[in-house]
Amino acid sequence: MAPKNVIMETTPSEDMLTGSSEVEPVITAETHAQKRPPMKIVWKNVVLFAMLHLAAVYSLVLIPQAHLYTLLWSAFMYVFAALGITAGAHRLWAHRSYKARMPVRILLAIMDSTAFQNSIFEWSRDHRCHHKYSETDADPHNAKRGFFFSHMGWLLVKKHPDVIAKGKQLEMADLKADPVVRVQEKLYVPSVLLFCFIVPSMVPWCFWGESLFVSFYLAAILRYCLGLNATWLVNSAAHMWGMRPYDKRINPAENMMVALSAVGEGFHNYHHTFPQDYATSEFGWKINLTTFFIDTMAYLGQAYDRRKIPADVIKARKLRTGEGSP
Ligand code: ST9
Ligand code: ZN
Ligand code: ZN
Repeated sequence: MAPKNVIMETTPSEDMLTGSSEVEPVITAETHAQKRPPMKIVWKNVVLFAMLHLAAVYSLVLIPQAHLYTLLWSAFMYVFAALGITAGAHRLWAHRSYKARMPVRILLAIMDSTAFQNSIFEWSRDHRCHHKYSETDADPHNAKRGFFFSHMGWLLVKKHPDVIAKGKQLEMADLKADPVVRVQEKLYVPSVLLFCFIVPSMVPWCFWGESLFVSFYLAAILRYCLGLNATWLVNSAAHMWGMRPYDKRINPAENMMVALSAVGEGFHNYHHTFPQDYATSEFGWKINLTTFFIDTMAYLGQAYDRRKIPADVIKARKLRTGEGSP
């Protein structure tokens, strides 16, 4: 017997680890909105994120007076931190789409702390919720709640109780068993202070005599703020705008602007259809620096067991559920 307000129409959802299709009953967005508890704003986060964004805007005026090397260093730090999220927290730890040897795992954990987007464990748990309960109240950044909520609003309010309840049921034993994940969790605050703020600011000052003020604003603040927004665009823009060649029934879409700024994570219709694919795209290195990075690590013998969806499976899926399919 179907519970009240539950539509027995089905939506496909993919398990991020097995890739198996499940069929779950869905509740309408209207019903969800009605039974949602009132949002509780976390004012500390509102103030901190407002300050970060104001400081990032101010840092733009410092660009003309910065040393060329400082600008190049800031760009390098952007990519360094971004890969910590994409190749590390996302494709390695949240999805287990490939395996990496200890030196690469340590490097990726440092890169992840440079990005300061919560510990690997917390990031991966939220991301597993996002895939398993996509666009329901158990999805931490449920895109059905609008652009702002899925972009950054979800970090400014208490989580919906469904996120925590469903998240506690997720399988997380693999991450608990990884010593690199455990140590990063334990040392998270000092590692963020060191790798997100101190090292990026000190290098230009020590090596080419940049003012500490300028290097802090450009290589730490502006770089961090841009990295956050590029990441958040995957949850907002890439859940709204773009083509859906693999599964037209879901909102995640192929968004090339997001792929560019998120070093390869904008092929979001593909990624939600085939979450176990280490490349998160059908097209290899095209607008996908992260896949190039993982392949380079594999070439050096430091990454292995890269999981890839066969071309004939992709083609069959496109014909069955992609845009243009019956
Ligand atoms: C940031 C993260 O920006 C961005 C992630 C984006 C993900 C994007 C994914 C897209 C695909 C990949 C593309 C990558 C592209 C990268 C491009 C790079 C250029 N399950 O959290 P609390 C428990 S972070 C199970 O306080 P509240 C929790 O353990 C920015 N349990 O919830 C705790 O339990 P206990 C920097 C869960 O109070 C309890 O619940 N960080 C789950 O509602 C309370 O946890 C910040 O700004 C779960 N899923 O507060 C920090 N979740 O008590 C922001 C929680 O037993 N966060 N639990 O310990 C916060 O301040 C708070 O979390 C909050 C919610 C205010 C948002
Ligand atoms: Zn994912
Ligand atoms: Zn998504």
